[in-house]
This record gives sequence, structure tokens and C-alpha cells, in this order.
Amino acid sequence: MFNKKGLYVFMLMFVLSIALIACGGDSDDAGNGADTDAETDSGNDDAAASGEQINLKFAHEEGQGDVQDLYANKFKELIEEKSDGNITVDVYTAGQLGSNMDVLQSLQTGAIEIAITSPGFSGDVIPESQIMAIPFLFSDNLEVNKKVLNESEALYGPLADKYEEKGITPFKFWLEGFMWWTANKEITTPDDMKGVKMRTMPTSLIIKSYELMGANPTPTDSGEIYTMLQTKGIDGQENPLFYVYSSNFHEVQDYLMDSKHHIYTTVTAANQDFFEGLSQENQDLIREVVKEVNDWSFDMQDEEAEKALEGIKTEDIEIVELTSEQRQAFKELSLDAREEYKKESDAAKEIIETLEKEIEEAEAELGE
Ligand code: 6CS
Repeated sequence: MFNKKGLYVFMLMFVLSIALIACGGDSDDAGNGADTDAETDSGNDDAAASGEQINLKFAHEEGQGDVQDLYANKFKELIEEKSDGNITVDVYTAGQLGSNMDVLQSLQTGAIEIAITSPGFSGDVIPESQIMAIPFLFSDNLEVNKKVLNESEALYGPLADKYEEKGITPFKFWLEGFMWWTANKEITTPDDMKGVKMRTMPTSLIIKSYELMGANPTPTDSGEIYTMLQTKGIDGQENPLFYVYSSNFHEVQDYLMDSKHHIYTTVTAANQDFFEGLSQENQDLIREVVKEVNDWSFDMQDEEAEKALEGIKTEDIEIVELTSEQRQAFKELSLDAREEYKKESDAAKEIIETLEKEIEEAEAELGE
């Protein structure tokens, strides 16, 4: 018979062994918890392991620190973070992967996965994209333009289809600010514009628009603008303020005109086959990040334009504000560009008529 002490020892051992089993179970639970975590981790790890390891070449059309560069690097930061590094991005500035036309072509072939490509360069490959290059088409109210560029059925319907037909998936149409003229003379009336060798982006409708406004349009790629201004190969050019300042055009021009004759618009897009080959999860993640960057980009641009204006004011260049009457005179001359655009295709006619209505409705809601 056990004596009392032996009985206590036995009971203690029994209780301890039960406790150990329970703890072990807990630890299993913990393990399971850990496993759960581990599962979660391993789940994540599995996701990471089975997740597509993707490297995106992201090309844009501007220099380091310009709006498109800030946009592309914000995309890189967010997508690498949100994908736990499964998706990595290499950003390429203007010229690193060829001209802007080369970049568009590489986007079509898939040599480049993602790019920011502007209608000033896609206009002859996707004629309908020139809608975004028609002077005085968009509103003087940037909030109206932001709303339309975010929501337009014309842009995200028939125009997006035209990009898809050329192997490109457009994610977001977005703006980089109002266009300003610089020139070696003051330009406030169509008479002033007569015969001015105005540099344009190489797309037929922009060239036509400047002919209608009385200029002598000279299409070139962006890398040649400064030298051609310096050597008087051209007399003037158009660009948003940040680009005028970062390109140092104020060094080789005497006048900066606040013409607001147009907004600089562009497109963030992917190679269609590449994008459609991704998992649904990664497609959704890329679209989500593009939208987040797009919304972020509006404040960024306002800051960049403000900084550029402050900087330019310290330079030796005369800043001239056009009156609404002076701008109206140029607008009237350029209206035929819209008729020219409609001739591109049936889709073009639908796109411009829908977009004009969308701009009108947005102005009724938000003001002109
Ligand atoms: O004028 C140009 O060619 C350049 N301007 C801007 C604002 N972005 C890229 C483009 O190549």
C-alpha cells in the first residue's frame, strides 16, 4: 500500500504529467498558433514562395526629379512594400531606353512592362490619343480636369479600347499641369504668333493646331529642345511650368506666357500580354497602387509647379499673363483641330463628343 507520502508523490506526478500534456498541447496550440502564425507565415511564405517574383521595367519621358519620375518612384515604393518585395521595379528616365517613341514601341512589344506615355508621342500610333493634345479642349478649372480624367467614359471606354488594340493596357489618364509658352518674343495675340517656329511634340494634331494658330510648328523629341532654343533653331516651345524650370528653358528664352492653352496629359499603361498574364491578385494590386499614386500625384504637381514658379521668378525672364480675351482669340483659331480629330475614326468622333459633354457637366458641377 502506498504510504501517504507515496500517494502524494504519485498524485503530484500525475497532475504534473497532465499539465505537461496540456502545455504540450498548448505549445502545439501555440505551435498551431505558431503554426497558425507559421501557417500564416508559411501561408505568407507560401504566397511569397508561390507568389510571382516579378521585376517591372518602368520607363517614363522626363528627367530625374520631374513629375513623371516622382510618380514612377512612388509607384516603386508602394508596390514593393505592398507585395512584400514579390514585385520589384526599375525606373528608367527619358532617354535611358531610347526616345519616347522607342519607349512606346517597347511597351507594345513587351520589352518594357510599364510606362508613362504621352499623346504627344503616341498620336501617330494611336491617333485617337491625340484627343488629350487639343488646345483649349479641357477646362480652365483643374478640379474639373482631374474629375474628368479620373472618370471619363470617353477615355476609359472607346479610347482605352484603341490602346488595347495596339497591345497596351491604359490604367490612368492624368495631368501634369497647365501648359505655358516660352519664346524669344512676347506672344499674346495671334499676330504675335505668326511665323513663330514653335517646337511641338511630334504628333500631327498638335502640329495642325499650331498651324491654325498661325505658328510655324517644328516637331522634335524632348532632348533637342534646349539646344534648338539656344541656337535659334526654334523660337519657342510649350510645356508645364515644372518642365520649363527643370529643363532650364528660362536660360535661353526671354518670355514666359501664362497661356493655359492646354493641360499636359499623359497615360500610365502596361504591356497588355504581360499584364493579363499576371495573377488576378497582382493585377488588382498594380491597379490599386496606380490609383493611389495617381491621387497622390495631384498635390505633388501643385507643389512642383509652385516651386518652379518661385524659382523662375528669380531668373532673367519676363512672365506675361494672357487675358481671357487674348486666350479666346487663340481658342477660336484652334477650334478646327477638333474637326480634324473627328476625321481620325468613328471612335474619334464618339470620344470627342462624349468628352466635351463630360467636361461641360463637370464644369456645371464644379465651376468653370
Ligand atoms: O515636351 C516634351 O517633349 C516633354 N514634356 C513633358 C512635360 N513631359 C515629357 C515630354 O517628353
